[in-house]
Amino acid sequence: MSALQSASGKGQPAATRAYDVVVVGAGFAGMYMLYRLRKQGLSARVYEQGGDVGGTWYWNRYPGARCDVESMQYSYSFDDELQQEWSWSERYAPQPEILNYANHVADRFNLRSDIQFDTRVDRAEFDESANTWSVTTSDGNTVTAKHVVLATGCLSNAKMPDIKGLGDFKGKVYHTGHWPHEPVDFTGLRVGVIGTGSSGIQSVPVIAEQASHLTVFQRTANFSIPARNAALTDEERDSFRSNYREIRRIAREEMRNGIVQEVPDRGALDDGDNERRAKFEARWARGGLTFMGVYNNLALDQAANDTAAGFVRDKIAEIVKDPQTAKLLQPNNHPIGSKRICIDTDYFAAFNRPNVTLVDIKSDPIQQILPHAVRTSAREIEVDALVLATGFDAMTGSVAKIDIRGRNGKTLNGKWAEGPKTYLGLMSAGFPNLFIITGPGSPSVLSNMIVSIEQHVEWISDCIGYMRDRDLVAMEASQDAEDRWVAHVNEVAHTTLYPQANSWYMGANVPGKPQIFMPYIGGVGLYRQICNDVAAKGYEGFVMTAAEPLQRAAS
Ligand code: N01
Repeated sequence: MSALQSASGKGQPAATRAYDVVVVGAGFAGMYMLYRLRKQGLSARVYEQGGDVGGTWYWNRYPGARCDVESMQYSYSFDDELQQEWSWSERYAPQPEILNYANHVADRFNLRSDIQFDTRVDRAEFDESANTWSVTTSDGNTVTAKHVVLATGCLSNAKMPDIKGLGDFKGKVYHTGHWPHEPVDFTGLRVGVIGTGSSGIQSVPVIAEQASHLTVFQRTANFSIPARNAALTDEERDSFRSNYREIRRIAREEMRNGIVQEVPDRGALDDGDNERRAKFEARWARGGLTFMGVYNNLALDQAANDTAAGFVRDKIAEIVKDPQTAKLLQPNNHPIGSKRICIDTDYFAAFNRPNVTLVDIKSDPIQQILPHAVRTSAREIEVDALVLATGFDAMTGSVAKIDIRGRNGKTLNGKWAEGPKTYLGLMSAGFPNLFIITGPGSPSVLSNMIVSIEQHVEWISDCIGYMRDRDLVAMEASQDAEDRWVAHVNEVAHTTLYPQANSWYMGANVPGKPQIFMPYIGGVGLYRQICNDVAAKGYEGFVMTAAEPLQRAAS
């Protein structure tokens, strides 16, 4: 009996169900994976710990949450009717609209029938004799699958800060990455926001409008560029829609980060001061992530980077009226762009409001949370509610929560204890038939995530199809290919300024986490080419196992 028949058989105890593929997560990656697998006639079960689809956009509902990639580009390209019919309202859609889009996709392709919500995958164990995975979920059931795909997301494991007394706080505590579904109203409240990464920077101006007083606790100042968000016009939407085929091709093949923009042909020091300033001004006025694309060496050359960093520091000083506050808000300990650059709407201007105070917790650290206040070494600040914008255990955090056991019972957590090791970010040696979407070792978080998700999903589904067509029962990364890829990822990262920052890209935001640069910085175009070449050469660097004759006859 094939896995497909077995999975659809009625009346079987759930514990014996067998699928071709188990997918973990129903965010943008898991949804598209399911769509593709179904098209191939494969049986698939998706487990999602949230109550509905959307992944990161299901959880990150904090005030001001928006995408930092323009919505016309941060959207699926796999179905032309879908991209023609969906109408984004703004340049950077707000979270509810992105979540509506995820729901629309789930409805349009009838995805929910194969997704089990409110269910975590707790354990996945490879059975070497059967070449299948045994997957145990939080509802106590176990199923088997020929393949497991981890579509667990890179920024999905909210990190609670380890601050003394947090549990004693009497007011409400919110984490931006795990925001409640019911409306939160800060009107008339004294609110404290801890953390000034993208989530803090997006939420501060919105909370400031509601709160009677907002105190922002900043440990590290961050570079932020104005979003210049605005309603999209029909002409703008139509211009994308009528050119989508070419826009998507350029994003996939020609752009380093999967976002269509002009490709700079000059370095920052090739221009004189006035010309350079004029170019930075133009990008600042345009807003958005493409600020870093004005020159081709901002991520590579410290002196070039200093020119952009200096420009943004000057802008902060222009916007923020109190010189002392402005100085504190000017980042000075990392190159611009080496931490994920933030995109904001009126973040720095929020500090001109009489009801907003900045507390520099580098010089005046938080010592304890009291029932009604935050105590720093110098003072006690009364607050009624706390917002923790303290980020995520990124890229590996959600994978680490699953007890994954590969060959010889070895755990993935054990293998990754010194840092994640993968071949192409797609598989890890010793863990056959286990795929990772946008995992460490792939461009992932350095790119327009949807471009990278679509590439991985298509590569994985082609690979599973290749195995099926040839009666191959197992596939895994060879140790040698993995070692070479890990070395390459590391080597490329160290040609850039990125490793200089204590960023979540490096795992530096989680105490005790090994510090290695996790994503592949070679660019999505080059990376896609490498993955395609590997596939064209019969999945070079992967070891394939053919079915035993008996197994072949039974399948
Ligand atoms: O998290 P972060 P985030 N005490 O890790 C501080 C994506 N995203 O949720 O830098 C005090 O960047 C920490 O301080 P420090 C995007 O890729 C995208 O904001 O460690 N402070 C830092 O200021 C982004 O990069 C959008 O010194 C503590 C902050 O908390 C990624 O998600 C929107 C602390 C954490 O910043 C993560 O962003 C939102 C402690 N114990 C997020 N622990 C879009 O626009 C941490 N901090 C699409």
